[in-house]
Amino acid sequence: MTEDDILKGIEEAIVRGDKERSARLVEESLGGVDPLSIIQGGMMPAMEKVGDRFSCGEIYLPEMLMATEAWNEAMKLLKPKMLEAGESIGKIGTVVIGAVQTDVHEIGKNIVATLLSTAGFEVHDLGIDISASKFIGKAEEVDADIIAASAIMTTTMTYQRDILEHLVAGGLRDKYIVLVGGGVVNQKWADEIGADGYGETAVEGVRVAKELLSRRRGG
Ligand code: B12
Repeated sequence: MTEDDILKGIEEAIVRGDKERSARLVEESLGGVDPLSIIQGGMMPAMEKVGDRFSCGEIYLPEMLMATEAWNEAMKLLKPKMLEAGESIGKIGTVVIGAVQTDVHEIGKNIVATLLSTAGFEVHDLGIDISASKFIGKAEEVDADIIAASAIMTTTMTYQRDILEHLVAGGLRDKYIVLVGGGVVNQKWADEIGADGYGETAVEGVRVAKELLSRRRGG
């Protein structure tokens, strides 16, 4: 089987919500294919497909949940491999991350959190449905450098703005780098709400996080 066949197989298994198959295929491919390529080349296209089918009414919430389960089974195998790869790097900064208030989508946020860890960041993942005050409270508690907020829906992205407004109101705006991302978010939105950075993908988010931190430290 070529790498392409393997990735297509993983994509299909996730679209069908077949968690046994998605886990087995990922396990089999781990020797030869890099974990990030599996995520980007097989798993993310699957979620795109699932989203498209949901949009046009071909599938409903239960199928989206089954695809999520199949995704999670695959991630259970991939995450330790990815973290292993980053273990040798010393701590370069601290990030508080979460999905914004009322948003329960966590798959993308989890990838960003994992990749930040592999890049050497200490990551405090607050989970989903996180209010602005919780983001800021945790950032204060752990003396974070970066607050990273994920929003996947048009109805939840405004809560990213909430974080910035709370920071300004608390006199803390300059203390933290605020990074935003997630399905519907773009650079224009990030500029509009006054975020410091935006990442279209998790990889891009990590690059931007490192760049902003190094700039802040005068590097
Ligand atoms: C899986 C899924 C679910 C699962 C989530 C399970 C979970 N544990 O996460 C479940 C079934 C629970 C769900 C529920 C709902 N969902 Co939903 N869901 C999806 C789906 C199919 C995939 C999302 C996903 O995981 N994508 C894969 C990841 C890897 O991509 P990503 O999240 O964009 O993340 C990448 C980047 O954006 C970036 N990134 C993400 N976060 C961050 C943060 C930072 C700081 C940075 C730098 C980068 C970054 O990095 C990631 C990797 O590169 C999408 C369709 C789609 N195309 O996105 C719909 C989708 C997001 N859902 C949608 C909807 C409408 C809903 C519901 C309202 C449905 C309902 N009727 O109840 C509920 C809402 C629940 C809520 N309150 O949040 C709509 C949103 C429409 C919109 N534009 O607002 C979508 C787009 C489907 C559609 N086409 O209609 N959903």
